[in-house]
Amino acid sequence: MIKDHTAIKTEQTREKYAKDGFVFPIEVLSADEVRFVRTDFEKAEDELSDYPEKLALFKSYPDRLLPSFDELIRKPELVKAAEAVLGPDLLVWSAVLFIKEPKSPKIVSWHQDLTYWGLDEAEETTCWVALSNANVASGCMKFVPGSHKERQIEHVDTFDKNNLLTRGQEIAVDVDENDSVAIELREGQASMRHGHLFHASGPNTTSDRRIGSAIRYIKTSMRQNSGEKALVAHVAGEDRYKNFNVSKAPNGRLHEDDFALCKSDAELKRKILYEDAASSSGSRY
Ligand SMILES: O=C(O)CCC(=O)C(=O)O
Repeated sequence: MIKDHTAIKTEQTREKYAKDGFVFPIEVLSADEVRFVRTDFEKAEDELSDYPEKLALFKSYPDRLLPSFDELIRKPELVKAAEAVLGPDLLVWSAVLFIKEPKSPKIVSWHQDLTYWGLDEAEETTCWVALSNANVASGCMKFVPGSHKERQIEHVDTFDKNNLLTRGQEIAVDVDENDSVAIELREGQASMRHGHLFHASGPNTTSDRRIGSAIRYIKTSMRQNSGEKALVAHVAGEDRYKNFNVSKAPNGRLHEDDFALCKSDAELKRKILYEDAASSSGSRY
């Protein structure tokens, strides 16, 4: 009998993900493709350098503002991986960029993703795509295998200026670094992790930027607890629930109408992310 290698791979992904809460590396972009996506993105950053509000929106919504990123979130290698753990009907809730400039002290504290997103279930997975090499020296992520089984645990806000997270949130119990695994990725590779997995990352000590896009895939059945319809992209299967505001492909490169759409979604998300927080002065959505 001929073995169905795709089915075997899907089953292996599912098993490993259920046990550890993550899988890596997933090969997503060739060397040429990653160069194209990074160049396109850095050109857009240059074009927006005199428009700080637009630049901030762009870093939170690259997939709604650049056709090359809209293509990235739909890459079959990513969608197939997400389908293996979430099933066939998928939306993308965010593709936010995490950038650490060369020799940057910026870090990400130990946290779980789903803590402040106001979503009703945990039917989410993040595919983090490396657009530059992510290794220990450049501040790659660290994961604690199996920690997703703890489900949602309490976090405290630090609002530390060197923390890239919205509220500088961190898990309210000590995490033993010795229990963690460094998730080193070559540019063009991705990791995929459960929304309850403990993860963090250190500073960038190298002379290149460390750039990653955290693509949040959710099942179409999810909803915001507030009942509001956050902006999403529909990337696979059917959306029978209509719980979100499904955006069409970007109107073009850095198009004004798309900025307006992102601005209104950023206001909605800011309200959700900072609900009950002592401050809303974090630099990211
Ligand atoms: O890019 C990083 O170092 C951390 C990313 C992260 O925490 C996230 O995707 O939620």
